[in-house]
Amino acid sequence: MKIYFKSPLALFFILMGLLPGCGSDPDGEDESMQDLPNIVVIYMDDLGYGDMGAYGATGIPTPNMDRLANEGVRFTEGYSASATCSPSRYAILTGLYPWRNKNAKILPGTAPLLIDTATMTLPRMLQRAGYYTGVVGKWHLGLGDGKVNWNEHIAPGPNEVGFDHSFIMAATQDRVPTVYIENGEVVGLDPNDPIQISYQENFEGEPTGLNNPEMLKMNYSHGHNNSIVNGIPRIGFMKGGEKAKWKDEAMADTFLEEAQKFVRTHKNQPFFLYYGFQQPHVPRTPHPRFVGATDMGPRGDVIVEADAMIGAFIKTLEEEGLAENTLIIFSSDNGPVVDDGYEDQAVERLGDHTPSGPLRGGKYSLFEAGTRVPFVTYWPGRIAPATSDALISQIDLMASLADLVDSDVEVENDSKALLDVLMGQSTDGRDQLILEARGRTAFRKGSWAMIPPYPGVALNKWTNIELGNHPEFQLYNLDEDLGQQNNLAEEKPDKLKEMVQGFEEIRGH
Ligand code: NG6
Ligand code: CA
Repeated sequence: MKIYFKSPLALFFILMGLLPGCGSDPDGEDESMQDLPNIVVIYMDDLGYGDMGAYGATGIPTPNMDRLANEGVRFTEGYSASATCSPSRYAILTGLYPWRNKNAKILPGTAPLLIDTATMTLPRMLQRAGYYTGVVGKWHLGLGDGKVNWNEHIAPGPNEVGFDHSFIMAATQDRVPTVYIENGEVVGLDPNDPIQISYQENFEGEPTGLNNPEMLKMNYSHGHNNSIVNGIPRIGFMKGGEKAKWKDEAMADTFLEEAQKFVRTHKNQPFFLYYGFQQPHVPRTPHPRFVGATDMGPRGDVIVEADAMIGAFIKTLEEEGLAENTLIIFSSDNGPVVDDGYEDQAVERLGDHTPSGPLRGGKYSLFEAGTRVPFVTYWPGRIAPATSDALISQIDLMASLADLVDSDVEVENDSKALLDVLMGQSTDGRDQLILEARGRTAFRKGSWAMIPPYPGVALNKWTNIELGNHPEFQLYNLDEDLGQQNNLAEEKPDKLKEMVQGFEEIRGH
């Protein structure tokens, strides 16, 4: 591991922290130590703007997420960079708009690493400031060169783009390989039962969801009819690796234990942890102790499960005496979807719960619910409780956190330095933002949203989500029309022109 110290003083204090009995600071007066707080990003998968109590949900108890929101800054205009996962994750870790990279789209489990290993990333910037950096949970940014042998060391991956430690699932819970990978090695792999993966064709004699419905404990509704793992049909084909396969119902506990272990092991040094949850992405597989936690079936229950994991994680920070020196950033990679390909009662039992809150659209959509997500910063003693309507994107974490740690790295990308906004000391956020959804882009500026014309269906019938496609320009004033019902493009030609110009200046059309 390489550590770069920004000053001899920082090195001195870090070494003090490593010595028994030294470095403890009961009075909290030691400004130099406080210069380098721990940083944790809790990143949900498909959690919608309306899916947690602090953002208006009443049917899903989320006391721990709500505590972060209510005791920290709760952003009402916080955005992911994309309405799908891999592009958002690419953006949060690189500070780059995902549409700048043509490969930044939903990746199969065999995709090569999406981030160029020469790129200055958020974790690498923090490494250089003296942080020990780790990722636990969902990765979905590709691994290796596209021709990975899963039975050998898998690289490049997180450890080559700035993470000192990694314990990940390669892609998504519904995609093979369904194994954990720790620092480039499949966990629990039996060399006599090697793993083979294909996204093209099945391995001879292996059951699939399509051919062997009798083996399924959860049916697919669309897609998801390839290899069966733990009675759940997945995307992609996998053979071998029996002992290494994860238990879906234990995944939340496994990631929590790894996150806790990371904190306990590295508590004497400033650490950065990117904790990628798998909930409430499909397949939704709550541990039995959370089954029935809501009236909504697995989709509600896994949100409660995730909430409990967040509570346990915060408790660990508190028990280790780290809470007051740890900045937590909580958000989601994209908006919500109810039926994303499995028959899991999510539609039937939704009741009056609205995963997207007051917003239109959802995951995959250029409407607001695709990318406007829960976004919270929490730092006891340093961040005062507030609600902020500043426009802010996850892309901005890189430049903002560079300021927080006084990095000497020049952040030259799409990231805006908005540390005061993250800290709740200013609401002077971004001026504008490009939104992305499945290769299409739209524009947010001031209180306005502009969606250029796109071909394609307006409503995806499988997910029942309005995608934002329309043959004409769309223009909405979100101050008056948060639900995007009233297209003002014809009524306000000057505003439309201004928005299109602003969009093209950045997007380069
Ligand atoms: C889609 C999958 C969906 C989900 C998504 C990625 C089908 C029919 N749908 O292709 O279930 O896996 O990809 O989600 O296969 S994301 O949050 O990781 O972007
Ligand atoms: Ca996602």
